[in-house]
Amino acid sequence: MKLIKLALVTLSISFALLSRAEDGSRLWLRADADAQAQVSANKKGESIAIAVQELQTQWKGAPVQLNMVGKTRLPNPDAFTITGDSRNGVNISASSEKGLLYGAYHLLRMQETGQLNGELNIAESPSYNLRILNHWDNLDGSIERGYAGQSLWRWEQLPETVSPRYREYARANASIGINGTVLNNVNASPQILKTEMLEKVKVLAGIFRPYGIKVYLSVNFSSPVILDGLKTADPLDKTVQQWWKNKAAEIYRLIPDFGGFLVKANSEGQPGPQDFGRTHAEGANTLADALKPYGGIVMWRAFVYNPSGDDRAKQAYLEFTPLDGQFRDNVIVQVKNGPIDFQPREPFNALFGAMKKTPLMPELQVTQEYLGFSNHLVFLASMWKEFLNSDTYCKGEGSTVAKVTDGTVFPNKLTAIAGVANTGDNTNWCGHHFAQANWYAFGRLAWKHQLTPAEIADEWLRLTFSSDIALVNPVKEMMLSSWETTVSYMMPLGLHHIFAWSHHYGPEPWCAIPGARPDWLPSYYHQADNTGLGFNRTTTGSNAVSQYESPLREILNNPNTCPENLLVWFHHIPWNHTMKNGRSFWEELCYRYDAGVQQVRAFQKIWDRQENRVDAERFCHVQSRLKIQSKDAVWWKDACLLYFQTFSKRPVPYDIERPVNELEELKMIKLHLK
Ligand code: GCV
Repeated sequence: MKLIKLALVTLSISFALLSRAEDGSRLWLRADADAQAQVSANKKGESIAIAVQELQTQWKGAPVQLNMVGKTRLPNPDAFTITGDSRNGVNISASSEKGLLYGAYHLLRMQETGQLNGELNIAESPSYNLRILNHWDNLDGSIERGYAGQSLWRWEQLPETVSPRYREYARANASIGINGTVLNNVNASPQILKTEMLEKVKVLAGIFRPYGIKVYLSVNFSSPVILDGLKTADPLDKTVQQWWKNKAAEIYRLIPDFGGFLVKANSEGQPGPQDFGRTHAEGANTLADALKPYGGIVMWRAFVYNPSGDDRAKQAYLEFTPLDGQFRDNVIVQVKNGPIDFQPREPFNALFGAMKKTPLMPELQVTQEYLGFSNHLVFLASMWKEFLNSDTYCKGEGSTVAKVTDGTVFPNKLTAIAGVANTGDNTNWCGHHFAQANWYAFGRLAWKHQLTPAEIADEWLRLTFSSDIALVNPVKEMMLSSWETTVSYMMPLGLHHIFAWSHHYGPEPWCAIPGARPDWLPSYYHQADNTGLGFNRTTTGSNAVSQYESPLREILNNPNTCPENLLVWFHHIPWNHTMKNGRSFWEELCYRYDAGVQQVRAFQKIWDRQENRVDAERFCHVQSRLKIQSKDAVWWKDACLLYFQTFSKRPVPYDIERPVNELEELKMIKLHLK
């Protein structure tokens, strides 16, 4: 009898464990839902109901009162205050339902991260009014640059069948303040605007709405021609303008709070206003006029470059600065953080600060197209903070990118930030468990760009793994150094775009495809020759430095003052150039690559020590990804050093790890990735 009982107990324990599989699906929302908190609200509403339910089931403190207050007290609808005492009674106030929901998630986060110690006196208002994920999801379910499976959106099943993941997605976003989602790829299929697709979009919008999330769509500029056979898509043509107006009316009949359009035009083969001799502003304004009556906006991307044009790093600036002041007030220009394309490290795009009469929104890439896909552990908050803290000097010292985009330097009503999503239908959402931290970090920084990477990593680890400081401290250090580490083993000292052709995983600095666009080849960027390495963007070269304000342009123009981590971005540096630490440039390059390899190995040790603090499932998953990262780091180091050595003709310093690969063998590697 005893034995049977024991067997039953064991069985039920294992069922309990099974039902709690640590597969990462719960993201950072892992609080037990077994509380029975007293929660009341002075108003009813769908979002308030969610806030009440979240608190009732997870809040372990004193009764909570949700108060809807007037706009005069809290003008930003997303802002909230939390006052009172976690042991005697808590008040969350906001001027909108969304604000109350954000307040509820904030309070729960404080509880789960151990930040409650009695009195509460919190006032939060977001840095950016629009905090938007961009999904590069295609209508066939594939995701451009997606490394976590297929699209979350099951278009073929919608509108009838609704996946439970839609709500989970909305909840995760709301919990970190994300309030917008662009559902489809910027390389947009015109089909997204067909009525039957809009009916499907309507269902998603309905699920996301109570979570405070608006839906936006990427649109193809040729839609009027492709969908309805118009003779032209010329934005100044009256029939084209009417077509967009009719389409907007149709969308808003279905989705009254539709957010607006995101547009990639005249870029990488996409159609646009220039096809008809019109400017980006004329194109954007036609769409903006159609959306204006309903409160919609246009996010017009500045990611443009042309093979026959000037230095690629200069082109967006050259095309867009002459248009400053010509955009309607419901247009915001969306600019990637750097002037090339989400490279491991870039200087900020000189458009930030240069467009003084046009609101700009930063576009960050959460998905790791150029950072090891979902195989490498890279915590991107560090990179985004470096970018946001970069000083543009556009209105004197301290005009950081953050301040020129959040409404501080230029009083824009429209403030926004976008992140290219890393989600897919993988059980753990992002492929790598630690890639979830980047989704989390994007939301947290969009809400409050003053947060430090350390604060964000700390929160995320406590929410996702454990609050045990024996885990939090070392793993946080690993996260905080992971971006710099990756830069070291991939592209140190300002190297950029030396990736393998097309899929961007792994090194191919030698890549030469006959007939290929020169600006899609690594040699365009690294310019290695017997004298040295790097792209001369100084006054004696492409003069990209002149797009930056003084004194930054002078700082960048001089190899002795240019930050060493951007040295070969701006300069062609002789192999024997003396670095600040006294080493030659060639030696420093070797040491940086080697340091990257050693650091990933150190990450493996840090992680392995966590074996008893992390559930087996996630532990093993991360452990095996770190093995890949470690091997890839060696691959990067050997490929780049052996290849650049054919130009430098100098020895790899004898105290660093010797190459374990042959250059000719590395050149034979051809990965068949998308
Ligand atoms: C969506 C890079 C990527 C493309 C992407 C493009 C863009 O070129 O490799 O996949 O296309 O950027 O941002 O539009």
